[in-house]
Amino acid sequence: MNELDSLVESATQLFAQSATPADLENAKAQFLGKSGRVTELMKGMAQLSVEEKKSRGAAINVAKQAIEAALTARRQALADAELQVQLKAEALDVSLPGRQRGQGGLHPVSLTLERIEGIFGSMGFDVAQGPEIETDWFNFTALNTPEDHPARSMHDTFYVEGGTDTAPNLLRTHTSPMQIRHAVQHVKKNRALLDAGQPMPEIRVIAPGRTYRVDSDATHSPMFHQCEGLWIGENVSFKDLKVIFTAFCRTFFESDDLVLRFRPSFFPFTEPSAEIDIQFQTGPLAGRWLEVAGSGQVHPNVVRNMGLDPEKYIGFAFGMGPDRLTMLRYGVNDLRLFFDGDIRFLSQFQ
Ligand code: 2NL
Repeated sequence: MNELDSLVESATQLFAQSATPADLENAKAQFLGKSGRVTELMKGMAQLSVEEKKSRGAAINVAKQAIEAALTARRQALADAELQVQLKAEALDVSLPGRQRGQGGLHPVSLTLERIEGIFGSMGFDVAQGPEIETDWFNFTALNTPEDHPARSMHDTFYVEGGTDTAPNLLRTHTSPMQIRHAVQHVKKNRALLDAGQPMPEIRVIAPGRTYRVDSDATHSPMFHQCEGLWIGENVSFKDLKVIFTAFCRTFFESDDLVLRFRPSFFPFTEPSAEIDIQFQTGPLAGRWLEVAGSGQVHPNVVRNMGLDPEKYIGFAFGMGPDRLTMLRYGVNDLRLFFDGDIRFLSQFQ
């Protein structure tokens, strides 16, 4: 084997022994670098004649190309090996089961609102809708609440920009304004009948939704839910309120072992007024009186503000807190759990 062939062989061997790209580059420098062995051979041609340079130069070039080919082959082999290691490390097990997208569900308070709507719907009540930002008139004035009533103060009510001094905009403090709006629409729709002295179809509506008050502790949230009900006609009495509300409570709590108590109270928008308490005769809550709603016969001033003659039209209204009803139904002891958005709590209701 001549000198050049053995040079190629030793280069190929050294490349083969290089385990990393860095080792390989060092090995390359020993042959092809500035003072590598191939370069030294080139320099050694200086003293040769023109003829000798031609044949010697060609032979060295053949050897150089062979070394470069060996280098390229080894580089590729190392890169392939590295790729194989990386592929193995990042391999996906496509036989694993996929991550499931959890199925959503309704919030417990929404379940309660749906329940309330279903029960009153079956007793002929419409469901009113209306804005959460209200005017002073619909939220307070129409409901016979006097100018100096504490509920109207900044301490108790969230006022928002955009209103005027005489009609400030506020976050509704109860859902009654929806019922006033509904009643006004109802009266407008039946104007012709009323003007002709004909009887108007009764107003029977519930108003569920979000309400806002400046209040925040374990049992009060600044945003809470309310559901009010209103029944107005020519011959609607307190007896009807008792029948309707008793039926509602027994259906809602799925218990006939349940008694109601109407306790005298006061609201500006009803006269007379009563708190409604319930008492379970069996089960974990048996024996305690639980306050579930406020109620009363709609005040004549409020009937007038609906556009009706209080001498002819009469009825009752009630208001309850779906948040509290949800707590009672499911045995939840902290109102804030409903608004924290903790999936571990909420998923229990699905
Ligand atoms: C309570 C008290 C109540 C009403 C709400 C009402 C609505 C109209 C006219 C008259 Cl449009 N009254 N609503 C009446 C009595 C009580 O709620 O403590 N709610 C949780």
